[in-house]
Amino acid sequence: MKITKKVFKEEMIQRLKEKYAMDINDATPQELFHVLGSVVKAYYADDWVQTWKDYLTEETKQVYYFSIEFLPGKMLKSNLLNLGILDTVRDGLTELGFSLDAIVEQEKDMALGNGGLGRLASCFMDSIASCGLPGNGNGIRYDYGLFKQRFVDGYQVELPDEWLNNGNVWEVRKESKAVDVRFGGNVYMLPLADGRLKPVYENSRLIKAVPYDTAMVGYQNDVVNTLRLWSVEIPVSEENRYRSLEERRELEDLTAVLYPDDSNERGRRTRLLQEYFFVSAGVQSIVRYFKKLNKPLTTMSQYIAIHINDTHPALCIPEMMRILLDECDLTWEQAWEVTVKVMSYTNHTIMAEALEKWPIELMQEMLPRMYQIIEEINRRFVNQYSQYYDIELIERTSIIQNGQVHMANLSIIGSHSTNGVAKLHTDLLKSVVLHDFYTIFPDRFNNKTNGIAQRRWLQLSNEPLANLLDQTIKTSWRKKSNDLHLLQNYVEDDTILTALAKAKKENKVALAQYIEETTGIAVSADAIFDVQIKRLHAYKRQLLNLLHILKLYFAIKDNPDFQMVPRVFIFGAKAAPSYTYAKAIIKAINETAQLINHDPDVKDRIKIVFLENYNVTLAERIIPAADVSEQISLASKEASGTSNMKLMLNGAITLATLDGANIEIRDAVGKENIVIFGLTEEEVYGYYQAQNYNAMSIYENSPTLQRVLNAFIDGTIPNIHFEGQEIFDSLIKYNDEFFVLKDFDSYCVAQKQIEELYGDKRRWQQMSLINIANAGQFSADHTVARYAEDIWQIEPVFAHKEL
Ligand code: 26Q
Repeated sequence: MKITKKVFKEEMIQRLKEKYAMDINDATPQELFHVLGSVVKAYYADDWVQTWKDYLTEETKQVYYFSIEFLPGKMLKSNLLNLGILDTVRDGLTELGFSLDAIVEQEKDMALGNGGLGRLASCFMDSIASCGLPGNGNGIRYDYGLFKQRFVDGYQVELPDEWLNNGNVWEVRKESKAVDVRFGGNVYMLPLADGRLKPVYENSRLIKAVPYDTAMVGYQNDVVNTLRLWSVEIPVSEENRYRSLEERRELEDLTAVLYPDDSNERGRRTRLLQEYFFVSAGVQSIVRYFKKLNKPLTTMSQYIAIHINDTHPALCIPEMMRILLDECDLTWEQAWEVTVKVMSYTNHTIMAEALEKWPIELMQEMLPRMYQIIEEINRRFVNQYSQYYDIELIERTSIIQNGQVHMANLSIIGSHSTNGVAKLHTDLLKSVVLHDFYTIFPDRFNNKTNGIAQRRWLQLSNEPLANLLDQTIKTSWRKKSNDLHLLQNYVEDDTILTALAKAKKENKVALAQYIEETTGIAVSADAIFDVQIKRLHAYKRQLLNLLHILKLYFAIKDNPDFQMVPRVFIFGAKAAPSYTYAKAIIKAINETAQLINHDPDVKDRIKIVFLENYNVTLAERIIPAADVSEQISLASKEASGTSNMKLMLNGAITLATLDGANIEIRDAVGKENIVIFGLTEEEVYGYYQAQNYNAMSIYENSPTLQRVLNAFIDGTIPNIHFEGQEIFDSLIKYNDEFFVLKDFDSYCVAQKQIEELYGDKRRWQQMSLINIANAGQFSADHTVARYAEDIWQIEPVFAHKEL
C-alpha cells in the first residue's frame, strides 16, 4: 500500500470535518481513533473486495475456521503494520500534533474468547492471511466479551465487557447475507410420492442470523480475508408478532455473552443454542456460496474445507448432513462422504471434565433434527464397525452413551482429520484418551503444534527488541521467522548481548511504571521479573508458585540477612466466575501480596504484583518485560500452551515442567537454556496406575511444607479464613490432585538455579539470545502452513509470495 504522509494528513483532516464537523485540533483521542479507523478501512477496501472476487472467479479452495471464540485484542496497529503504513501514519499524526500510541489506547480489546483457544484462532487468522492462504473465520459476535476483572478486597469481581459501547469501526454489517436458523419444536419425516423423506417442522422457531464481517489483513501481500461473526435478530414475522417480551428477550440474548468458562460449562441451554446458531448460519452460508460455483455437491471437498476448533462447532457435521439430505436431495452415502471429506477437528484438551457432552433430552428438545441425524450417524457407525471390533470398544467410541451425546466422538467419526496441539498432547490422544479411535482410524490422527503471530508478539509489542533485531540480522525474520536463527551468530558478541540486556531493561522500566501507576506498588527494574500469565486453573498450578514465594518469605523472616536476588513475581489470571477454587487462589495470592509487600523485613527482596484484568493488551505489556516464564502445569495436563512461546520469543527463560509444547521448546533451545523440573508425564501416569500418591506423607516429612501450608490456615496469611482452608484441604484432605506437593522440592531447586543463572549476567543474556533465536519454529505462519498442506489441502493464492 503506497500512501504519502501528505495525503494521509489531508485525509484525516477532511474525514474529521465530514464526520464530526470539527477542526482536527479540537478532536478528542476517541474521535481521532474512529476517523483513523475509517481511513484505514478505506485503504484496504479494494483489496478486500478483490480477494473475495479472486476466490470466486478462480474457484479457489478455501478453509472456514469455525471457532466459538476469537480473541484478536486491538486491531489498529496490526492493520497499519500489515498494510505497510505504520510509520507513515505515526509520522503523519506526529506532524498533526498527535501521538499514535495515545490513539491506539482508545481502541477496546475485542475479547470474544477466554484464553488459549480463542487467541490461537486469532493468531491463525493473522497467519492465514499473511501467508496468502484462502481462509475465513466463522464465529459469534457477542455483545459482551469476556468479563472485566476487578479486585475488591483481594477478591475477583466480574464486570461486563461493554466493548461495543463506542461502536466498532472494523465491522461491516451484511444484512443481505443474513440466514434463518431453526430450532425447537418437533420434526417428523414425511414420505413423498417419489420415496424421499421430507422433514416437517411443528412449533419450531426461526431466528435471523446477521453476519458482521471484519477484514483480516495479510502482512504486506494485498490479501484481505474475512472473519465473519454472527449476531441474532428476531425476524419480523407473523409468528413473532405475538411473542411476549420475555420470549423475545430469551431469543435476543442468544448472542449476548461469551460463556466465561474455559473448561466445563455443562448442560446450559443457551450454550448449546449458541453452538448451533453460528454453526447453522455458517454452514448455510458456505453452501449458498458453493452453489454459485455451479459444481456438483459431491465435489464440495475440492473447494471447501471446514475446520472445527475443539468440539464447540461439532454440530457442523450433522448440520452439513441436514442441508445435503433435506435441502439438496443427496443420498445418505453421498452426503456422508462429502461431510467427512470436508470436516477436520482439533482437540485442545485431555482433561475428562472438559470433554463436551450434552444430555439427549436437551438436544432432542432444542435441536430435534440434529438429534435424529446424530442418532443415524451413530447407528451406522456401530453397525459398520461392530463387524471388526469387540462390543466394548464400540460402546466406548459410540457418540451416544449413558444418555449423553459425546461431541468429541462425533467430531472424530464425522471428519477426516483429528489433531492435537503439541507432540506430547497428540501422543497422549493416541495412546490414552482417544486410543480406541486411534485403533479404528489410525490415519486420521496427526499433530499440529501450536504457533503464535510473531509480528504481533514481537514486532508490534516489543519495539526495542524488534529494532535491535532489524539492526543485527535485518528484517527478513518478520516474514520468515526461521531467520531469527541468524541471531545465533551473535551468541559470543558482547555488544549484542549488552544491547539485548538494554532492550529488556527498557521494557522492564516501562512495565515498572505501569505497575506503579495501576497498583501503587513500586518495583525495581533490576529485580528478576518472574511472570505467570494464563487462566487460573488448578492444573496450571499458580499455587505452586505461591508456595515457593512463601518459602522465600519465611527464609527472610528467619534470617533478616537472607541473601537473594530481588524478585518481582507478576501474575495475570482470570478465574471462571463459577470456579470457587480458582477464586480462592486469587484471594490467597492477593492477601499474600499485601502481607509481603508491606512487611518492612522483606526490604524489597520480594514483591508480588497481581495485575487486574489480564487480557491481550496487558499481555503485550508484560511479555516484553519478562525475565522468567513460568510454565509449571502438571505434566500431561497442558495440551500445548502458547504464552510459553510468546515469552520465549521475547527472550524470557522458561522455567517449566515437561508438559505440552514446553518439551518442544526444550528441544529447540537445548537443555542448558531452559530450566526443567518436576514429574514427567510417565511418572504421573505411574502414580495413577499404582494409586499410591500420598500427599499427607510428603507434608508430614517436610518441615518447610508444614510451615508454608499452615500459613493458609493459621492466620499467617490474613483474611483467608475460608479460602485458606479450601486450599489446604485440596492438598491434604483431597490428596493434591495435581501433585503440587510432590513437585515442590524440585521446583524450589529449579528456582534456585534460575537465581544463580541470573547472577551470571553474560550467561543469562546468552540464554536469552538463544531462546529468541530458536523461537521461529513456533510461528503460527509455520503451523498454518502445515494445516494447509496436510489437512485442508489449500494453497497460497500467490505461490510466489509464499514463505
Ligand atoms: C466448553 C463447553 C461449554 C462451555 C465452554 C467450554 C470451553 C470453552 C473454552 C471449553 C474450553 C475452552 C478453552 C480451552 C482452551 O483454551 N484450551 C487451551 O487451548 C490452547 C490452544 O490450543 C492450548 O495451548 C492450551 O494448552 C489449552 O488449555
